[in-house]
Amino acid sequence: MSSSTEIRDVFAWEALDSRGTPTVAVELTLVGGATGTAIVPSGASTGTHEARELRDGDWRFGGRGVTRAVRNVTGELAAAVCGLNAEDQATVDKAMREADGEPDLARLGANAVLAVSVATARAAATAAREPLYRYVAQGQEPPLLPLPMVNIISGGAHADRAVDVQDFLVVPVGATSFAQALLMAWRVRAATAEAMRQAGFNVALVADEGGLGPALPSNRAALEFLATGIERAGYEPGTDAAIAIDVAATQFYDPAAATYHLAAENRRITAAELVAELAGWCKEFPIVSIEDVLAEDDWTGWSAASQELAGVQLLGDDLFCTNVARVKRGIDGGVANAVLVKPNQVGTLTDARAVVDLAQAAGMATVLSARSGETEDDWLADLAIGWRTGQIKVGSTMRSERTAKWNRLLGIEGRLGSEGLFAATSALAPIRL
Ligand code: 2PG
Ligand code: MG
Repeated sequence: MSSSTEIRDVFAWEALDSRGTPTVAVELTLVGGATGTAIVPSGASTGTHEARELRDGDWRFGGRGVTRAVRNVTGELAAAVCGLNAEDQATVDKAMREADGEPDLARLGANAVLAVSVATARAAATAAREPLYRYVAQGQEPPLLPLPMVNIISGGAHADRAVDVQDFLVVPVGATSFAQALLMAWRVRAATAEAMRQAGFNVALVADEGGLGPALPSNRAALEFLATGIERAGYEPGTDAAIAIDVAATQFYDPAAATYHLAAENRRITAAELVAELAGWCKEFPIVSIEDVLAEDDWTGWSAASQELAGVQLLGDDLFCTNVARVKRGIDGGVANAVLVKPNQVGTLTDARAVVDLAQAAGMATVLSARSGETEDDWLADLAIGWRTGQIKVGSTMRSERTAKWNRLLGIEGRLGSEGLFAATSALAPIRL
């Protein structure tokens, strides 16, 4: 007799993400009738070492259709996972990896695999009559509400390269709850928008993640507007609200010339010069976290940057690509002190969780992150709490694909009451105990 948590059926369809680009949606049904759905996100500033999405490459949706990935879900992946116990996530994920056969999941598509992986956890949680965040915590730890870093100004691939640095974010370091952190971010965004409007910039249009994205004269101008926004919102810079940036340097690295090309400022600089510039910004602005300071494979430059910028959280996104081997290399080489975790960079929940565990065991901070192409699905919020990542990055305080995650976190925090712990600044690296 089959168990009620065995996977019985996997259905998939082509849905659209927040950029209007096709993505994979899955509904998975267990023998006992419990179901789990999942829609997966997609990045724009993707790293070379990410797992591979499968796209159709034909006339539909400018080649971005995912009908082949959808067919792989209902075909080969369904064949691999039907009959397996959904409560055994590791076995389900392993079966999909074996069915694909490629380390980067390029054959069946990481978009197809991740959708099944998340839907499996959802269905198992439903069968266990538990919310997803409790189910993925496996009963071991009390739920931890993450400290958010919230996008206020966008550049790079998310705002038509208005400035070169991709994200200017606020970190509400003085908040004592998640709800308060979000309110603080809202106020900083409003005050920053007002300052920009007064300076004659267009703030009516928002970037891919809901941030402000006017064509500013320089990266420094963006920092100045954000610092002004923090002060005008009535916050003490660095004490109440601090700044994080995602340089996303891979995006403007020119390998042929081995330089970083700040196109918006018409400058070409070396890795050392870029790091020196970042160090200067850290002296002038209340910056607590810098992501992707240098290009994804510049381990030597990253190593030097880790010395130069030792006082702040140095967060590896393209550098680590949610990949255990790359995070191990970072740990061994003392490169970076925090890991950005994006489940779709690796393709399965089991592998993403392994990265969180490895990083935390080595004393690194972890930031769970959405992608610039997101959906209304909110599973990321539950993972942040259940996996106790301590920090989360979802985008700005507007656009429904962003607020879906914030709203889920707000609801869980409200329901948990005093049982829910807020990570606050203890989540930031370098960890100050
Ligand atoms: C990043 C993410 C999210 P994308 O670089 O950190 O902001 O962007 O999903 O485009 O890779
Ligand atoms: Mg990034």
